[in-house]
Amino acid sequence: MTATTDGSPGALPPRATSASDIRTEPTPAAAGPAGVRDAAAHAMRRATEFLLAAQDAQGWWKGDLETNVTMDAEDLLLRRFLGIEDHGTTQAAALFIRGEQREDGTWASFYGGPGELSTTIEAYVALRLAGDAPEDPHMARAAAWIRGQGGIAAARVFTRIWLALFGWWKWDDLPELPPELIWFPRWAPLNIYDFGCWARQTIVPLTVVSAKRPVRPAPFALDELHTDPRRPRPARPRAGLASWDGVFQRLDRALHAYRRVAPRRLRGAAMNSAARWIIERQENDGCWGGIQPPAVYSVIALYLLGYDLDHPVMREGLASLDRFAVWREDGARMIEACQSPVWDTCLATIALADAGVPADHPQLVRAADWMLGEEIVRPGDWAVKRPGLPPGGWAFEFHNDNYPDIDDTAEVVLALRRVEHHDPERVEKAIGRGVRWNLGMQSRNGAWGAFDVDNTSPLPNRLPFCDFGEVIDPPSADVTAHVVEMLAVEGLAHDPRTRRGIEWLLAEQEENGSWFGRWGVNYVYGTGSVVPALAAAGLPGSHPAIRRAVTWLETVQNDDGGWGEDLRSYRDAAGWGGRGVSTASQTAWALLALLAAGERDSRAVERGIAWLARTQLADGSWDEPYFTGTGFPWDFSINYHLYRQVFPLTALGRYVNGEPFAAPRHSSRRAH
Ligand code: R04
Repeated sequence: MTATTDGSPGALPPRATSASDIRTEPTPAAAGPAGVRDAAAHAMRRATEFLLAAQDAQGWWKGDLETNVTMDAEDLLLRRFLGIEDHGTTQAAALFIRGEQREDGTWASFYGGPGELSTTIEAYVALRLAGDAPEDPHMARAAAWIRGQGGIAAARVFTRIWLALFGWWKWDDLPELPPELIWFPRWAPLNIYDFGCWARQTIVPLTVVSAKRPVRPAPFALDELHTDPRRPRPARPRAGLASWDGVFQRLDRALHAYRRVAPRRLRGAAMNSAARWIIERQENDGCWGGIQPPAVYSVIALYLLGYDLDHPVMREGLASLDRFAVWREDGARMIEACQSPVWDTCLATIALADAGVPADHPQLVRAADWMLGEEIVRPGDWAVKRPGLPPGGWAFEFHNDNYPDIDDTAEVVLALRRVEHHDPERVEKAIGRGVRWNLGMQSRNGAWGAFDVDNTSPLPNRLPFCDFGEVIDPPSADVTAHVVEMLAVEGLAHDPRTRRGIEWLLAEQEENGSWFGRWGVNYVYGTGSVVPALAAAGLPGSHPAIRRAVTWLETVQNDDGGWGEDLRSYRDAAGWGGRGVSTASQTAWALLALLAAGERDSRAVERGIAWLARTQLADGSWDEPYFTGTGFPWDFSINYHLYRQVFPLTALGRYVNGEPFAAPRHSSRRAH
């Protein structure tokens, strides 16, 4: 998009032509409410053009989903393990990995974050596979830093599993997770349905891999990554007998002992059950769960169980892995952990509608058509807890029929409501099924998790094996807010199920007036999700909970008028909650809350809107190097490349055009 479609600019702030041209001091021409309103309208039009131009011909939007280089490193390790690496792919991945290294030799798990040991080890090993020499300055710097952090012995379990596959670590020095787990009945502690769906899909294949303990010949030694290569595994401190850690340490020792006596036939049968479970869950594009890690581990597990690379399951699995690759202009190849077309499409549809794009605009209709085609009409793993519930949700990805999620379903329904489709009956039926499915997925406490009902067992996170991040899916404020907002828009604000969600949200508010953000960073995301939901449900802006949220947002607003929140807030809420460099998406989230709270004419909103208008680039987009999406709080972070566009556009649209559902649109209550 260029600035030629902008119309007459009048007294508008000068346009930034590149990131370095962005002005950070207030723009005089935009000062005062009238100037800001003009600037907002102008920015909104340019952002609209940019977003409209970014739609795929099929009707969807998809921004890159950027995470960290463990994705790329593990992809290379997998190829090496299977003997299918090729020079071009390896070098393109290495180019990307090298480009992500920082001055101090480390790799982080998010932009601007601290060096992360496991990420740095995996990146280093991948570069060695690609031919980089330990003497190269960038490699020597990395290795020295790794040793200073305790070396391989201090890395997470998954990293050491990858190294064990090549004999760089001993299998016996890893926690056990037996394949017999697949047989644990639903009522047993630690059965696979006690894990969040992402952990379940990752762990089931890994039980097979760690039972098989395969070792490929190491192509080189890795002594430089041990603090003392002669003693690779220093003794670990023993946890107290009575503590949870002590209990799980003893459980792990018992499992190591069990491994030596486990009947071979029983083991074999358990692994076959795991294989069947995995194969039943392969998606029709060959992947697993739409996310990269389960696909990688499933391919290895099945290979170890005797599936040849030309078996259809394997061929399609390997082909699906290639689709996680994004090729950049410089020839670098980045692996996405996941692809976000459904999520990006519903958010883009909402943003464009907020910006005043007509509800029957062909591009919105195409988006609605595409979303309608993505509805999942068969049961998935969620049905283990809700066997009688009819299907009718949406997943986040192109292919993930087994795991529709509550968040996407709520937002897709909100998006479909904003489009005037030529087949309203079809839309109405799809919405009805989505609403019913979400209502059926409410947890016992009245709130909603992302993928499952009552997925709250504390035990999975205690397993020594599970040190890679969150492994359960308890209800969260952000998902619950999206559902409440959707139910309110559907005329169900007074339904007792919605009321329980609202009560839960009110009880969940932090002392300082904010809400925790499970799937976005962090309190700004939580608060930016909850306040619009409470407002949609009819709570007045004067409600004490909303007042406290407004006050909190005002106190954390940056001097430049924007909002930002560093990922360190997940570790240190007191120090970093609501604090960080201003970003487009986080500024937009704060504005969505303030606008919903009735603060449109406040100074805080004016300054936030001015920040958005001032930092917009010449092409109508925004720059956002900071990661504002959350996979697992602190442990796995996401930069959604479309967040910088859709959320600012929604905020600008609501500032210019008012709240989308300010006047009751639906006179009659629908029955669900
Ligand atoms: C933003 C809300 C929508 N929805 C959450 C979807 C997030 C999409 O991105 C990811 C999801 C993932 N899951 N599991 C992993 C993952 C990565 C994503 C995952 C990551 C590392 C390992 C295993 C799994 F980028 Br190891 C669900 C609510």
